[in-house]
Amino acid sequence: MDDTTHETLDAVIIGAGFSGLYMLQKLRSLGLRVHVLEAASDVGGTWWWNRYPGARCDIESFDYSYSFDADLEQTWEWSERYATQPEILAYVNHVADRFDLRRDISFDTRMLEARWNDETTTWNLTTDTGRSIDAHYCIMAVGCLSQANHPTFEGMEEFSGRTLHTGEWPHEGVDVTGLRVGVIGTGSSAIQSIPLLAEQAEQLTVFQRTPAFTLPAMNAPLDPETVADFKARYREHREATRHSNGGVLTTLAEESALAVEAAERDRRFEAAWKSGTLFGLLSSFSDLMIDPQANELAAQFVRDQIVRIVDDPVIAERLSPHSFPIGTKRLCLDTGYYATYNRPNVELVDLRTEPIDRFTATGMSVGDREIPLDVIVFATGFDAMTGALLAPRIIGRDGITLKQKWAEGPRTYLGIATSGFPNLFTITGPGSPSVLTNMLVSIEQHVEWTAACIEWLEQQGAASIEANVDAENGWADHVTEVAGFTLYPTGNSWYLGSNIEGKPRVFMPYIAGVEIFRTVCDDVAANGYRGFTIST
Ligand code: N01
Repeated sequence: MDDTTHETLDAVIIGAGFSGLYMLQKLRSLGLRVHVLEAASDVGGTWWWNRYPGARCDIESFDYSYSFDADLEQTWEWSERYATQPEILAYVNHVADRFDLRRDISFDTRMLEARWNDETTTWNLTTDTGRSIDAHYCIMAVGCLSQANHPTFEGMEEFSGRTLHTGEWPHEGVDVTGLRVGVIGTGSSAIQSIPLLAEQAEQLTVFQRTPAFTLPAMNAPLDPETVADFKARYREHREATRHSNGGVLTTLAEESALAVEAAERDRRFEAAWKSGTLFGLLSSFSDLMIDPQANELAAQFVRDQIVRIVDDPVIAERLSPHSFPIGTKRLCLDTGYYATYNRPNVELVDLRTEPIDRFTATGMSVGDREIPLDVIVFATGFDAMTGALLAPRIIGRDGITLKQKWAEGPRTYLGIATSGFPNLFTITGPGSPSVLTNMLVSIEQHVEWTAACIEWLEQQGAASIEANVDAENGWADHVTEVAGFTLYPTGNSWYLGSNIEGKPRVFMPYIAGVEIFRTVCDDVAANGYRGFTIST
């Protein structure tokens, strides 16, 4: 598309990550005129932006990939159990080439505003490149963890060194050899990058506000026999994951952690620890995410491992989480994280006892001392699930913005639609399982449901589809209610918006899992899109 023209399309998709690319492929196959707007310079979404050292997936490669094309999964060769960011980006590029997707994508183009026109039943979108596009459908495929969280500290502008955010890592890479590096944060991004930064930097100082629970990834190269064996049963495996709870094959044990002997409990925890999977530990008993006492047993098991790995008992205790049930803040998978604190060039600062006072020209002032730094890495995460949806101005029916509508927290029907915003679809939006599952399985489910819905609307000659307020309220209450049966809402997590100052506290993901959610969505569709109003 030409930057100066006004264009009319059937559908516009925002984002060229995993969800946007598949959405493009699906809508194209329906014969629609569809175009993608992408702020980055190429495909990949989160994997285009997050290039910090050590960035890799913590869902296994075979599962963290598209399932919609049987040939694609046979053709592509993963080299490691857990793929690195460059390998995942190479895969996304391969998919874009294979399906010739780039010809319908505008890169370096950020959508600034989308305004609903009730008369024409179209969305008018404007971009930072001066484009104006009218489209019947607008699909937000902007990702759940794509709006970086940039906390501010006094004196930041005085710091003469370099500041970086893990989620906006420079593409040319950063050489920290011989430099004094500070990392703020100890979530997944920090836990992956700290071991590698420590190997390169002269001195690494980690500024920890809340210690995280992390398990060893047990990553390893994939051998040809494993790959051949997996590929032989790939279809069957995909079908099973589509109907699983978390989008990966993990079985939740039937017994309570409180109902077995200590030796048996330890044996299971140990096996889960050695399995190197994200979901294994918390699935090893039925009640770890429900019963605080059971949960504490798993938490203590991990704390015991920290004491075992970290030489200095003071540092081990500093690294040991006590302030939230294990799993209520997202678990991490790491390679050598705890052992990194045995290195002589690594220091862990506990911000609870030595808070950051301010940045200075040459480093950071914490507690009553100054720490000299050349580079400060913000591993401070994201304004999750709603940040990227609320970044552009989305103006629905009656001039109400999405920001206004969600002032008290996001409200959606099935995570995909919100009343007052007809023909707007939010892939893996708040109220869908998304971040509690293998994202790829959830993305495919939401994309396929949306494509089928749009196909049906086109067949009906419908002008618009809009979630009903009642259905939306019922869904929002249901999402909150089921989360309330678990310990999840008790952790101060980004699932709840707790990491962003002033953000309403709403438990955003739907906890019941992929299979239940799929059944609900399919049932809604089978009943003439129950809970939606279709206008002709
Ligand atoms: O972000 P986070 P992330 N002062 O929010 C701290 C996915 N992901 O980028 O806990 C001091 O987890 C904050 O402290 P606290 C994955 O879903 C996946 O690491 O709020 N500290 C926390 O320690 C993950 O969960 C992969 O007290 C401040 C850290 O910064 C999600 O992305 C890899 C602070 C932020 O941790 C986000 O992970 C990477 C402040 N003002 C990410 N503000 C894989 O697939 C924040 N913090 C492997």
